[in-house]
Amino acid sequence: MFETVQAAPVDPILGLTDAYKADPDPNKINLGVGVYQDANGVTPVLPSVVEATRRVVAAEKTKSYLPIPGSPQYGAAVQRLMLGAEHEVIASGRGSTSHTPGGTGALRVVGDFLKQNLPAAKLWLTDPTWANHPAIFAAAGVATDSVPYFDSATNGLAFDALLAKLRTLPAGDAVLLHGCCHNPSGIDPTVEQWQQIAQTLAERGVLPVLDFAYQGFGIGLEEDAQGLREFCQTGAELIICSSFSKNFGLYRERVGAVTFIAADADRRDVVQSQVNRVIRTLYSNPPAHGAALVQTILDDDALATQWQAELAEMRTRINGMRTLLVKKLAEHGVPGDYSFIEKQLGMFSFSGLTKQQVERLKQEHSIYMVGSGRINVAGVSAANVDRLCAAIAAVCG
Ligand code: PLP
Ligand code: TYF
Repeated sequence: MFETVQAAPVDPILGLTDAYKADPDPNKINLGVGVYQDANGVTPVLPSVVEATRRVVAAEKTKSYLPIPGSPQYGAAVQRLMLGAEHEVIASGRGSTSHTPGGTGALRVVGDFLKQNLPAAKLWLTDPTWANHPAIFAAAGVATDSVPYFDSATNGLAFDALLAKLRTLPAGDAVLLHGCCHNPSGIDPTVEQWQQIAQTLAERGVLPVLDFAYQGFGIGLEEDAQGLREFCQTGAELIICSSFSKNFGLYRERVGAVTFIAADADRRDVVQSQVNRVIRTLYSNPPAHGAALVQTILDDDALATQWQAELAEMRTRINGMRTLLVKKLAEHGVPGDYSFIEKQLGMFSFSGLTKQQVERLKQEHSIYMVGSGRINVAGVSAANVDRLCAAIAAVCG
């Protein structure tokens, strides 16, 4: 049977990790996959997560199934973190949150939901976007297309072109935007620009879908949610996909959520009945452990405060590496103005390096980054920055 099966192409991001691991060079540098690393190149288990694990294991009484949308307490904690405890969406009960296996699981639930319930809707993605976005929605059978987003001439947001395109979208379509820390560009709209985007989509009857995978990695937990909250005006409908892989360091536990915000609480129940149907055929109900950790942390004031400090430490380290990188690129004589690296938000930087330069960095210097020139800034450290910048100078010369 299997002799007719063709090998799948190597995943452009995950394939890099395999190539990096196989490289015998002791000075190799991994700037590929979007996983946080500390100054020693370690992806740590956060101390708040260690404490939450202890509590969850001690309190656990059963391994019986969770409800299809997961624990309601987890859903409530997720909504408070995204929206703020006093938000109208929470008071009116028109938002409904399901615990999903990671942000990827949330996106796939959205894909199947759109295909089954809004089959005419096309989903518009930013150009560029996370490489897995088009693949996830193609797997669900959802048609996708793209809107302008990144302007390589200014290393900034192509805001006018984006807004002009959004103004042409037909009612009933959907747009997938990154709530903060856009992957791969690191460029987010300002609050004023978010307001205009939200208003434009509302006027046109286009459904906003927000992918929110990096809350707290940009400026702060509250600041990073500001754009998303612009879409949550009274009565407005939207979908939010959350991931807690990065901000809780829970990558392999697969903790995410999908939140459908409907016009009112009655609509919410109808929509959730369809979300439940989607989940039932995808994975039936979610894996409990990781969400229990997030819920335990968010529901305990002291643990939540500790976690916020640990998150701030990750964010501060990345921002420090942005500053160091800009300084060292200049010191090593790399031509051009790289100050834009300091303005980008989140884990990634779109370096502007060409495909050829990225390839030479890999072949000649054992430095690994995505072909688009995307750098995981968390992979930079005081120990490797000089070697990195000398190599970039060599391939840019
Ligand atoms: N969305 C974006 C933009 C991402 O960068 C990622 C992970 O890198 C995800 C979603 C999904 O994250 P996970 O499924 O690991 O929670
Ligand atoms: O680096 C990125 O953009 C992501 C990271 O199961 C990632 O692709 C890696 C594995 C995974 C989900 C996300």
